[in-house]
Amino acid sequence: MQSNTAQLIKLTDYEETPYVIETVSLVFKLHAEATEVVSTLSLHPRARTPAGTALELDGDELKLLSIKLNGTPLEDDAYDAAPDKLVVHNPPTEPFKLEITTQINPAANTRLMGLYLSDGIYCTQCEAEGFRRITYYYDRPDALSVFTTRIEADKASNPILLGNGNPQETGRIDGTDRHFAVWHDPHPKPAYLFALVAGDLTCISEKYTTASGKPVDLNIYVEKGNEQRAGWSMDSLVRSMRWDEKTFGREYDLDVFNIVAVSAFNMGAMENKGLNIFNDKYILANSETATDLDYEGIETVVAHEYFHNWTGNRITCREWFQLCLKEGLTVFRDQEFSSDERSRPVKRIADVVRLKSRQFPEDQGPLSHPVRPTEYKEINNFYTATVYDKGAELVRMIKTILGADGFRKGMDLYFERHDGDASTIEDFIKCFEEANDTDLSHFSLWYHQSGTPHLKASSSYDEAAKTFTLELEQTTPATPGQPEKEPFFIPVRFGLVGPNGEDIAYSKAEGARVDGDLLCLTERKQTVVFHGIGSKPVPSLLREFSAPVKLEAGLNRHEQIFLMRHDIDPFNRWQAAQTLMSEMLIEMTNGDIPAGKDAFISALANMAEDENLDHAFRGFGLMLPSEKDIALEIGKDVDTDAIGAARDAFAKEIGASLYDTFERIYSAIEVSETFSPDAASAGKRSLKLRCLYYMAASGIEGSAALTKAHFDAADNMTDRMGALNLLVTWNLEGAKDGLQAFEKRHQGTALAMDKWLSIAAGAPNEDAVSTIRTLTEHPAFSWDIPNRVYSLIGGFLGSNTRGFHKADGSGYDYLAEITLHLDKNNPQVASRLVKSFGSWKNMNAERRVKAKAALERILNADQQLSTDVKEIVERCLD
Ligand code: 0A1
Ligand code: ZN
Repeated sequence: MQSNTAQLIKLTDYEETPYVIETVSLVFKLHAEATEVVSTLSLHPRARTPAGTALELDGDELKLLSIKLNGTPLEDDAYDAAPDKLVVHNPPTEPFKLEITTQINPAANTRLMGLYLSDGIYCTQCEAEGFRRITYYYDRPDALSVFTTRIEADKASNPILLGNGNPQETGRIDGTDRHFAVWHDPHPKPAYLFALVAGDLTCISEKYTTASGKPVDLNIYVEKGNEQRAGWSMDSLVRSMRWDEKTFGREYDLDVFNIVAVSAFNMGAMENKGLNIFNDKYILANSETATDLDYEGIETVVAHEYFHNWTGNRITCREWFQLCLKEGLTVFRDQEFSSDERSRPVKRIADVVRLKSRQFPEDQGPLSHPVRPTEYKEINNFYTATVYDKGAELVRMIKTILGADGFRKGMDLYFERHDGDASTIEDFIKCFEEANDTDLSHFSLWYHQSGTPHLKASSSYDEAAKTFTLELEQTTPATPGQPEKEPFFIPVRFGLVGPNGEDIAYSKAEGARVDGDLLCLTERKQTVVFHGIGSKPVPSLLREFSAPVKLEAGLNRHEQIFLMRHDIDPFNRWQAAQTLMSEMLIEMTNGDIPAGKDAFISALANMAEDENLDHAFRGFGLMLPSEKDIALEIGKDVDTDAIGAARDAFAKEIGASLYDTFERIYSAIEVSETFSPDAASAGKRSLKLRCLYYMAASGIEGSAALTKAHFDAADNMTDRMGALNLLVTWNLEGAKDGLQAFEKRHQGTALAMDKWLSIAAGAPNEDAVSTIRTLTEHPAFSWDIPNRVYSLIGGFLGSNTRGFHKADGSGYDYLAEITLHLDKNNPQVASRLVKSFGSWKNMNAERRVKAKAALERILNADQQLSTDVKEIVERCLD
């Protein structure tokens, strides 16, 4: 074993840079294996910098070719250069120029950070610390500078040369087959927003005029042949730009906005100034290759990256601890955009499902951390559901507390005051406080205290006094580094639902700050008394999921079913159904027969058939909590086989009892013949597939044939993939044929084959690991392309709960093996996958022993572990 002693970075150690880089001029001489980068920096020391302070710039695997100060080569003893650092001793006390020439190898860059080649296209990824793999620099978000980039490359193989900002000159390089392009970005920015692209690409274009009349050229670049699949992305971009003008008063600020889709990309996409680079999964779509979920994902990610232009780029982060400042806020903005473009309640449910399935597990395990962490070893490990999704919930709570107008006032002040800054969460909060003349100091605890609070409610009704009393108690379990917790400020949207299903108005409320339908909790335990309540209500708490907490509503089954049928808040109708399913599934896992099951199943049928609800909502209403959700809810000594068996049995029972209902709904829904990805059509497809899910589960004669017929008749990817998934999940006749037919139809289309890989990986199977191993040999799979790995391995870890947590430890052993394999080439991908160990402590003893041994095997392996993987494994074992 070799040791890797990564430094712990602490928020309290933050200091400004001693020198300021005013401008950066970069020249890239692109060659696959030996690209030369000439960087000319204009620098000056800060007023408080003592003379003689060394200039220390970041590097990562760099080779220095030359260094000049004010045009003269530096003497050997005037600097020290290592692959990860450049130190210039005794720089001038006056402004000076430093010219640094480095050589890098894009073809050998398997980490996909810095400058690399994706399918013959040169592209960059610099967030968080990739720029230091290009040249020596202050690679930190508070070092803002004005960038000019000249790109030189072979013209035939790289006809397109793109950089940040606005295009300047282009031309041929005399006497060669090469050409160049110069780009200038007038907006000072940190290095993580730098980007360049060079390759043989084609684009679709559109002209956009901003609200104030400024013309902007929009281009989406893709590999040749894919241009017909970029239309939805362009449509999403234009709608995002309009929405940001209308909703936040934010306009675009350059002459061009370019997007490039590449196939090798670690994450979803990147908001580089004026030149967003995307994982092609979030750009390319047509009905043949993309599902409704893909279309929705594209709309969201295109909007997200575009919105970063203001929340992230114009106002960036002071250091990486402030990541949620740009990410939580931008996720909130993209969620609001989708809510406005689609159905708000359905979008809210989808976002909460995501939060509960990704962030709640993170917050309840060894990887729990605050939305604004205070220390890290590897920043790449902090692009988490907590920073992004819980971060968005915190912004949403600010809006809930202040109201829409107060929220907008705070945002306006934030944009006005901090444009051009590298800011902090404290700056952000202060804008809402000042714009609304309010104090958010207690609320701010949400940024610093990790863990998911539990909110326990109980209530009583006094008929004589006409009062309804609500007792609310909050507790937050200990999380790593935070054994004791303070009570949070929790905004609880609520209603008191009367016997006729309408909310009862109260005359007075005592015991907490209550304003209309919003109750704000500030203490560990609070008793709220509502007066003037004429009949016993059922409390509907946490409407719209007004705070990211785990609610124990204190309602009996009868009351939950009542809310499921009558609550005026659609979110809580859905939540009531989920709570009931979850409770019943846990009882079934324990071998019990749940009380009230039949009444629940009949309420489920009514919800599914309710024509007043939109199709997508009805589809969500029918959704069973996943095996992972149930495991999390059980929380300790989990036996994943028992959960899987209970869930299968419940689906089968619901399917058998409501077969006729599902068949009726299924046959009645007509989807227009020409495919459209709009929300209404997608909702119809999703409800049909959800009905088919239960019918397929029922085992009733004819259901397998119906599922196969759905697959055979499918004229779009949503239906084809949905039906295939059911054939495989329920192991129905036709599954094998379906898999073959899908493969034959889509071989050669990587993004479509990713779906095939993920279906196969998620299928319950006695020997899941062998199946996955075999699939890694399939031509559609590659260890080098993150999308392939996320589909196959991620599909196994994320959806095949029984396979991954198999009691013999084979799933854990396999994850250890592939973590070590992937870590050699791409630590970020390895680290993302190894996070699946985050739930190991919740498992039963038999599984825990195996998981721990696998984690220890990673740590003790005879290879140098990346900081990324090592940090996650150590935190898991802690
Ligand atoms: N800022 C991007 C996320 C992102 C982060 C790191 C990356 O490379 C390792 C790439 C993208 C976003 O929020 O969309
Ligand atoms: Zn983002």
